Amino acid sequence: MENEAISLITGDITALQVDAIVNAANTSLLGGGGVDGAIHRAAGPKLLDACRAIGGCPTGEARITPGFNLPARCVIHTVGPVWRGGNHNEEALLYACYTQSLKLGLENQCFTIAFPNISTGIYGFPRQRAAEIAIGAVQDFISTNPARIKVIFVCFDNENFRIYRQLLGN
Ligand code: AR6
Repeated sequence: MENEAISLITGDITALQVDAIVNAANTSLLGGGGVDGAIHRAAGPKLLDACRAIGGCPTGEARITPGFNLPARCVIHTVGPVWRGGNHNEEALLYACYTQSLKLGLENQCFTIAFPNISTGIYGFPRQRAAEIAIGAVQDFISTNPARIKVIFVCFDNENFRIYRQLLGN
């Protein structure tokens, strides 16, 4: 499941000891369910304080905080689009989440970055299309960027894992 820069795993993103894990947040950055809830529980209450101080994040953008009690050094919070049928710029916004997260990570010396399957849970983005966009965005970023960056796609459900495995060619 690997080429040089991209790897694929299943499991809980909060357990990873990497430079940064990405959170699929909402525009308030004040926590929620899904992976966002799991990250806040594992990081502890200081994460909420740090997010509150940031004051929100528009869809398709990213913000960074420390990881606090997480094994990861940083959390990159990005806000995926809510799926509203596909004609509301959802694809471009999802692509931007990956690109902006990687850019912000590099600016903060994060070279190993783990992503959940943004927008494919509560926000309802179709999994197959979301995976194509995620992988495309990461490959585009890596191919235009000289830094030696490693991306880990962390799938929490079997269907996403199967889709990513097929797209990544193994
Ligand atoms: N580790 C890795 N992936 C996970 C974990 C985990 N611990 N828990 C869930 N996932 P979702 P969204 C997967 O719903 O669709 C929140 O309330 C999950 O299986 O977390 O972007 C926010 O505050 C799915 O594949 O995020 C927002 O309001 C993926 O993470 C809203 O949900 C994303 O599912 C964001 O919705």
